[in-house]
Amino acid sequence: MSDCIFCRIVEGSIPASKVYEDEELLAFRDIHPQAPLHLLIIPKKHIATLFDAEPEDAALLGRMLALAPRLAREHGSADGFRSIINTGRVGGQEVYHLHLHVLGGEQGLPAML
Ligand code: IU
Repeated sequence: MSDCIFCRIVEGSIPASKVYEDEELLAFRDIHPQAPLHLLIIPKKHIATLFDAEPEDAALLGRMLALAPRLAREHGSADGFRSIINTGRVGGQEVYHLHLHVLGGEQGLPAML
């Protein structure tokens, strides 16, 4: 059994509130939502951080990004959303399995940058 928590969610040994799944990707609700809509899109393949993505992962990364607007629309954030990938210590990454945060909701988000 993997000691990566997101790999365990992929395996099904830890439950998650899944909103999308295909052969390569999984998306589920963040357990500590920072916005009315807060989803995580992950590759099923274990890639620890964006630093660890290889050139051959480019299509997979593209699929993660392309899924974000679709899920935002489907989950009540058709007017926009924010997507974030935290990378490594400086980026504040807590879970070392690559994930794309999708944050949104009807009310809008506070400005960030
Ligand atoms: P970060 O980008 O690594 O900092 O974010 C990790 C996110 O994973 C964070 O928002 C957590 O609330 C979320 N999360 C989760 O949804 N389910 C879990 O079992 C664990 C963390 I551990």
